Amino acid sequence: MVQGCENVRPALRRAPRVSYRWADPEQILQEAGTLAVFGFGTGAPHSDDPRWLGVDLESFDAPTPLEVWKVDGPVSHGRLGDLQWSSGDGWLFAAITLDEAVHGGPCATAVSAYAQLCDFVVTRRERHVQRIWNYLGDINQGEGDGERYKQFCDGRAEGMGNAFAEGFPAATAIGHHATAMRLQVYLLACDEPGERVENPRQVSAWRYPRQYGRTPPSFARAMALPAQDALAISGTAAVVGHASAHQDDLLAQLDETLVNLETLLASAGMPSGFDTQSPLKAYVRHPTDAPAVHDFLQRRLPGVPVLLLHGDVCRSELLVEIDGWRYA
Ligand code: 3EB
Repeated sequence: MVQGCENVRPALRRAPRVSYRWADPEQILQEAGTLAVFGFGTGAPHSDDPRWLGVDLESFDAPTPLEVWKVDGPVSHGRLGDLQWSSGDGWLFAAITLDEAVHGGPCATAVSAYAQLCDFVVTRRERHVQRIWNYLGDINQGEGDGERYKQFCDGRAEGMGNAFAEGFPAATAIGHHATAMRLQVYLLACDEPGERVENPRQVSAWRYPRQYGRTPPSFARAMALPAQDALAISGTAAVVGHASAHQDDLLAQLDETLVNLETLLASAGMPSGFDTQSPLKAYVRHPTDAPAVHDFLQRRLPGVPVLLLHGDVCRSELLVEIDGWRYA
């Protein structure tokens, strides 16, 4: 039966397609539907296009691919203060890169980054933030509540205010090794809300006990995008309950991480396993571990596109973290 007009809702937005490609960024930026293009490390090319972001993480893969986000239909873009953004087909990419030397440390810089991003997003039709990435330098430097990651968490919570009162987006927070102390935050938002997904094996991050800092990390374990055609998976590591598992054991941490990823898929009602369409990133703390991580993932996730990056997990005992996408 055809319903009355008052019940007709716009079609849910098809998820952006995320892929890794070895190509010239200018060529990709000229293609129809390019929402964002990411390069990795100091060797990445440069572009002034607001859809281009050079991420401060080095890749272990040579040659290093670009990450490309595609939507259906025309894309517009611009800059606003420190922000760069693009939008198309109901999707919004927004990014900010701030120098800590200007803003005064990880907390104040996070306050500014989140305040600017949240102030911008509320002015947009695409105001439902689905997924956020955070990259900051020396993430594990400092002790106890003074650790730079914990200062970042304090500032992030303050900067976002009550923008995510209804629930946090999925997220990643990773430490980089670039010489400039830059905080990079970028996000994907939509004009339709997604659905947050938690991992029953893990305490939700925003309920972590006090030992992990004054301000619990504000993120959901995953986000099912509006049309339920893709799952955006947050940074996932060997955390069971709220505790880090398998200290100093890389392969056991990887095993545990895969169990957490599978549990997230099940929790989202998705079939198990990853495939050639579902790109992942693995953040590896010690460059000497990169070959072992590569071999493990080749063996356990054959054919899955994985970008191997040098990045520090926000808990110093964790050696590896994986995030990415799973398409339905
Ligand atoms: C964890 O499970 C690992 O602070 O945004 C993973 C994903 C982690 C996102 C964040 C932190 C964040 O607690 C750490």
